[in-house]
Amino acid sequence: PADGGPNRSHPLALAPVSSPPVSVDGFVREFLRELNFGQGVALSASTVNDQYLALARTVRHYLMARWLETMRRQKETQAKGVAYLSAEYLLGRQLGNALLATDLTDIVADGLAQCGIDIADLRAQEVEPGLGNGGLGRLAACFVDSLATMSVPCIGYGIRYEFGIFRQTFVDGRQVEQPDSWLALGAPWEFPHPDSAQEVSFGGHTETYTDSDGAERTRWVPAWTVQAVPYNYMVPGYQNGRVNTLRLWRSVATERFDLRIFNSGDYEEAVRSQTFAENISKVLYPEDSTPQGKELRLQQQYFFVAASIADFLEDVLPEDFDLTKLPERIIFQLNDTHPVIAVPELMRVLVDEKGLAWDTAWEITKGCFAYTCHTLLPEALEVWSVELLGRLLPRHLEIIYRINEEFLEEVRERFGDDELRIRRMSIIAEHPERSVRMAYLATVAGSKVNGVAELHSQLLRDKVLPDFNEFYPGKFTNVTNGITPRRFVRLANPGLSELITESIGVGWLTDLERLRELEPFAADEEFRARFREVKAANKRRLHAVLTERDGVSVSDGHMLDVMVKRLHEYKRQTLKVLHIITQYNRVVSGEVAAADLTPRTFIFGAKAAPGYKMAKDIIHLINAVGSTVNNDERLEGRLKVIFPPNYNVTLAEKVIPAADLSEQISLAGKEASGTGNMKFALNGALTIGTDDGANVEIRQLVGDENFFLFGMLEPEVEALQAAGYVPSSYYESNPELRRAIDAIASGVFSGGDRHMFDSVVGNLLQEDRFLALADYAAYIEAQDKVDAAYADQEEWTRAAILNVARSGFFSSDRSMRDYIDRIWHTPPAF
Ligand code: GL2
Repeated sequence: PADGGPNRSHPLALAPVSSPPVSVDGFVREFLRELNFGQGVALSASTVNDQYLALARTVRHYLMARWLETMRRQKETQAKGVAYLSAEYLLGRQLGNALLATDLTDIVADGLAQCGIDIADLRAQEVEPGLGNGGLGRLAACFVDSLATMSVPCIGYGIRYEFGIFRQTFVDGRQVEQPDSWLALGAPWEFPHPDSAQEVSFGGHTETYTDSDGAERTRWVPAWTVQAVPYNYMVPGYQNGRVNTLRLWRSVATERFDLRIFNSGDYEEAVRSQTFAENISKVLYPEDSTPQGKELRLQQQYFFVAASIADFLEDVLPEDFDLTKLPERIIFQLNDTHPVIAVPELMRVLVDEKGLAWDTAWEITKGCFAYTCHTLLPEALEVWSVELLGRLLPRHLEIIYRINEEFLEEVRERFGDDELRIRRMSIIAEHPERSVRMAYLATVAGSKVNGVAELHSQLLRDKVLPDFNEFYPGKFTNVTNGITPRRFVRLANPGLSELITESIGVGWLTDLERLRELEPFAADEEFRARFREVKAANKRRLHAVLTERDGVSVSDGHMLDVMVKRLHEYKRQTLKVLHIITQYNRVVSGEVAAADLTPRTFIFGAKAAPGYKMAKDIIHLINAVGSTVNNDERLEGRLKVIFPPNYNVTLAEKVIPAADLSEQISLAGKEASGTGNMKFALNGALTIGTDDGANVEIRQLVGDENFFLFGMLEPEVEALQAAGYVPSSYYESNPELRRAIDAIASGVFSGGDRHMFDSVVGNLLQEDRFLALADYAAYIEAQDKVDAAYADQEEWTRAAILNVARSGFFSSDRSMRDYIDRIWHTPPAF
């Protein structure tokens, strides 16, 4: 064309993009082309990384036509969809999932073999994008997988952190953090679109003015601006031809550097604004379940939601869209409080930029948001000081004040001048400093508020937000979490998947309740033997992984007892340590012959937030107990403790399928849901657990006889705390507990150093906020039952099979159906 723009009349521009041929030869041709022309190397000269990058790009080709077609159809139909707003996506490796989605695994393995390449080596080359901390971030990744698989329109919005969750190493048993340079060797799964960048502003002040119609209006005059550059990722559905989009934002400076200053020789000053702007998406906050009240974190939150809302309104919606219809077109799901600043942002855009009346804008906003709460810990509910929020986002603070004023007016209308109630419900807290309660803001604005397991949702209504539950009947609901069976069963556990398919046919991967059909097989001796063989093979695979990775071995014939999750006091890793020490003491004291112990390998995986001192001390203790136990010949190798560093999604996929026993031992009323618990049950581990989070539902489904329940119930916890909990009284009255704690305090695990673990011991005896000592006796009793049960391998296997057969409920596909029915009302779009 004369203007030099794209020539849309060329025949190729009109033809649908086609996929490469689905054949070994077709694949090899495409792969070599990528290697030669994309990567710029000959096969004979290529490194493993070259080959991995070329492979990833080749697999992308097979998804591309579906992706473009999904986008085209969505643009055409404008079907209602979900915009999932999440500061975290813990994606895990992409290659295996893309191969599974396209059903190319075998073709690619054959084709690579023809090139003399082992696909396993290329799989191992991928560095997972660790853009999340733990369960909350992994949940977001499972949800987008399920929505794509169910053909529901969804766009995931988040942050493309340059550095994800830190890489954990141990030095003398203590955690040392290393930066996670996940982008260093290339990022073949992302598509940057710098030309579609959005501007995001901060600071400054607001002013009022009279518009051309004579109306009083407000505008924000910001002080500084950064660019948000979108990076798109494919989210392929499982073999259904749909590919949704995950759009992660990267911050860059509006002016990259000042050449005048650069020429004057002040290089640092010349790039100052760039460094400053790029800090916003530089690194993921490694906090789990506790907010870190840092200015940069609020910047991150606003940065990604402002970019996302602008992107949706300006680029996704058609130009002439009637904004009053917005709730019929989109639901913004708030993944915890991190994205809640999106509420005043949408109000600002609608009122200040689009010129809508306040009341109209508020009606729209209320219809466009829903909020998921993921915690019960009061310290984990985010609060921003008015000082900070007003400095960074002055217009948003004004909007929040007005929302609050009108909300409290409604409360007054209903309840009269009940000042205590007003103070309790105000979005603005006055103490200890004036601040904004983000969970309250989300609750007032959200069309629905949900917890993440039955017990959690009930406690949310009764304990955390009772006034709001009373004020808004019907607003609160539950959606129990789930996990994607594609990644956590099919990819992670091919042996079990094959056995299941052979027994009940295909179909279970997208309809997980069909696992019920496995129930009769629990009574089948031959099936049980095969099930055990799968578990044994998974243990051998884990052994190979850990030997190569960390130089440690998984002992043959041991029960694999696994506790993998973030290190947090409420999760009670110390209780697990006390059990190990108890077993150890029983042998070294001569009470139990080593030969009579059930051989067990204990596996821990846990990162501690870098600033969480107690969590780091507990890691140190676990490693110290491990090295003592592992080297004490009196145990005759019957107990072993392994703590591989840097637990992540990739390692989880190897550990979970090998586990016999799943440790879910948080204090009742503290773990909102848990999702690891579901992964273990679905992979045939039995759970030892408290009545907490989704454990409750797991136990109800698999049956009491197939679950080792122990510990206080939530109301008992509350009663004990109200009565005044004295941890030392448990220490005094239980000799086995006393002996375990004394062993730590007397230096058994610290080469005689009596003070190395003072902080842990002191905390247990004096405070023990999460009642580990109160639950100790019940835990040990339950663990003794586990040992006895494991002795009968036939019965154990029966119970393990029933765990698999009855856990189909925990598919994230079911979670998505619940969100769709109860909150989103977004049918599949095909
Ligand atoms: C969490 C909860 O602690 C956890 O119990 C829950 O399973 C997940 C997902 O809902 O959310 N909340 C939270 O802040 N983190 C979690 O993992 N980090």
